Amino acid sequence: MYRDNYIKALRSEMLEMVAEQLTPVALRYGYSNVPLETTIKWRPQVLVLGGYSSGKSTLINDFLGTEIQATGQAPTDDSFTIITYDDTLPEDEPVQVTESRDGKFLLNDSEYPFEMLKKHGQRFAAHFRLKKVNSPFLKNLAIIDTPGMLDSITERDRGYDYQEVIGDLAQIADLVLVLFDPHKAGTVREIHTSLRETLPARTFEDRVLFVLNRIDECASMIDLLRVYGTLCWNLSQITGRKDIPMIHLSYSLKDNKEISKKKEMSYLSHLENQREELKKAVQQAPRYRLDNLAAFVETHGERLAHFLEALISYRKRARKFGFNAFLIALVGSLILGGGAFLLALIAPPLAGMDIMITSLAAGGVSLLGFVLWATTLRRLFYKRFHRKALKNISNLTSLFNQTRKDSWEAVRELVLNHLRSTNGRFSLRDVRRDFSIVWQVYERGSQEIRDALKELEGLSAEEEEEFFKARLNLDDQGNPMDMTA
Ligand SMILES: Nc1nc2c(ncn2[C@@H]2O[C@H](COP(=O)(O)OP(=O)(O)OP(=O)(O)O)[C@@H](O)[C@H]2O)c(=O)[nH]1
Ligand SMILES: [Mg+2]
Repeated sequence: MYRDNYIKALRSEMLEMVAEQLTPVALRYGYSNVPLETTIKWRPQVLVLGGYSSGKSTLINDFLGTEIQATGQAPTDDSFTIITYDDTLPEDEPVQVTESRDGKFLLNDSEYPFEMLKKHGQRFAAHFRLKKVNSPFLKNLAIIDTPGMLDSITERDRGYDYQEVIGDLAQIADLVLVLFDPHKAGTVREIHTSLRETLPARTFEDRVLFVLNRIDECASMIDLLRVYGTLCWNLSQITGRKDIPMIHLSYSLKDNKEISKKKEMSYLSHLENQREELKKAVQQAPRYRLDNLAAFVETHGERLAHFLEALISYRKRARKFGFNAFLIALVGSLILGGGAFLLALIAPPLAGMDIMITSLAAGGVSLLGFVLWATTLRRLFYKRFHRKALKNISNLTSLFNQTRKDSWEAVRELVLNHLRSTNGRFSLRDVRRDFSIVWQVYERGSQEIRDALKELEGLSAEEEEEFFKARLNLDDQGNPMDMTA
């Protein structure tokens, strides 16, 4: 319980930091149209993906402790279902669906993080729903059941882009389970592509669990090994990597009698059903959420900082350009004045004029030259400078490693748009102030959370309780201490 509370406290601290420090900057410069925390403020989420009939809904029902999702051999369910907790019923009530909401509601309610899925249109909205269930399993997380992936030809008939939808959902999910079954161990490409394209590379490995499900259906150990091999081969082909991700082996315990009979007789007795392990991993979703929050702060902090850095670099260059141009104009108009003076001294109609008048006239010419510069030429020169800067926009930053290149790729267009819309005229002081806010969050915010996570990992069970009490300011009985006393 303390652990849950501590993790919750850390989470809200991080959210506050994003909402109060990163979001105002992100909104001010059009980095995002909605507050950054929109997608991360809701509960931790676990996304379940896989081919049709791979056993997604059965697995979810196993976790929840009753039949909440429809299951069946043919493609059964063509909807995305968010399954979340309802604590309004007394604890001893049987597990059941207590409330259902349709897609339209879900996509328009800002309490939920799904507003960004609106872009997928009416057809998608009709296949999106929420169920509230009083299962204790859902106390700290929500599960998303998805329609099974079909072959790519049939995918086109859905009326919305399935791959993009799962990509968007994967982005907000803290843990993604990808299920395969022995009959279709070859259909991994589409899912993997969506995940690869949307998840930040550094969190991919931590966030995705591969599961070979329904292994009780393999005819023999050899059959299972063959299927396992096929899956590994396919995964390595797609990931382009030699190291194969861990694949969890699992089967449903629903039909206990039949399976235990089967198990006694077959290869299953040599294998551990990793169902429980999966269940434990899923219940770790709140912890994964902290990792994701840290990664979220790092990614957006890095990008925003890079964006502002480019603006600062532009302003500095503009200032330098302005200063140099001013010097040139000053020298130019002095030379012009000097030239006029000399001309007045030697040119026949003017020669012999009073030296005082000549000087005044030359001064006037010089001043005129400067005014001409200030009113028209300066603007022309500045326009040229601006155009050149936009054309070679990447000169505003140094791309010394891949991370810098990636973050620049993400903000380049934004820098261009900002410079275009403001014509390069904005206050350097304001941008510097915003930069230091963002930089602080980037440097310290995510570090704090990573340190807290490391500390958590190193604790034994006994140490944990003391640790949480101290962190949560609780006394020995677990009651909040009065901090003002
Ligand atoms: N033998 C066996 N059958 C399973 C297992 N898991 C699920 N099934 C059966 O496989 C069929 C499909 O399971 P579902 O849970 O509906 O699969 P799904 O992935 O949700 O399918 P769609 O929603 O249609 O994509 C059902 O008839 C289940 O009873 C398992 O581990 N072993
Ligand atoms: Mg299903």
